[in-house]
Amino acid sequence: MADLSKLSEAIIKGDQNAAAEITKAALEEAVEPESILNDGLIAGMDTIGVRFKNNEVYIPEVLIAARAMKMAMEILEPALAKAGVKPVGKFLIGTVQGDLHDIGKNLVAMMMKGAGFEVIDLGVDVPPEKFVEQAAQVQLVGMSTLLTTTMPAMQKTIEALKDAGVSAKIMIGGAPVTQDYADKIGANGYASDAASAVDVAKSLVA
Ligand code: B1M
Repeated sequence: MADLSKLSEAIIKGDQNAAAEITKAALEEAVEPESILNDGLIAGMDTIGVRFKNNEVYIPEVLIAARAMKMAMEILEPALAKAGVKPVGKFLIGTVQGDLHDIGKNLVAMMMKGAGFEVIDLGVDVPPEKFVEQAAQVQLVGMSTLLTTTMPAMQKTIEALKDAGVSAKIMIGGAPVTQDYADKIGANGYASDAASAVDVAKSLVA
């Protein structure tokens, strides 16, 4: 019988082969895909998120855990779709116009996937109109920036989203960004790191 705690452990260790094998075995044993997702994969990523917030693990560990999660998800996704399992929510993310940094943005996207969100990643240097084009189909829009010079692009994007009547909640993050700045430009949420981004996102779509 597949032991889903072993699947969580494989994610925490970033052991992609073990994660893939246990996922396959669990599906062959007819374990519910939703249970594989929640009790195995997401449980493992949750633990990584808590350890990351507590500075017990660092970016490389999070990246290898996310890679193991991705590998297992490729096997699990068709079964989830067949079972009609809905994502926690749809999340659109991009690095704002003028900014090419994407390491933090990618980390946030990975943690959000790890928490069960469907993620649409627009990449870097994303103009406001591109966010607006996709925002109608999501519950949450996320923006990242690393440059002080591109912080105003967040405000511009929020204005464009509001002008277009987008109802999705908006959250922002990135090294120069603060809660005060988020409040000032009318974002609904701010997070200082990728694990906290998941907590904020869950509270915004709850
Ligand atoms: Co650039 N760079 N860079 N850079 N770069 C910084 C940001 C800088 C602080 C370096 C410095 O001068 N000390 C500085 C900015 C200064 C400022 O604005 N005040 C800087 C500069 C100036 C530049 C250039 C202008 C340099 C030049 O060409 N003269 C240029 C800009 C290009 C452009 O974007 N138009 C540039 C270019 C580059 C590289 C291409 C070489 C490379 C980027 C590679 C890539 O991303 N693919 C690069 C890098 C690597 C850095 C540093 C070294 C590292 C950034 C990083 O990835 N951090 C950085 C200096 C530093 O931080 N030590 C620097 C790790 C990452 C995990 O953290 O992105 O903060 P971070 O993400 C965190 C949180 O912020 C949060 O969660 C993440 C994980 O916990 N978070 C969110 C992020 N997004 C979030 C969104 C959320 C919630 C949380 O909700 C939606």
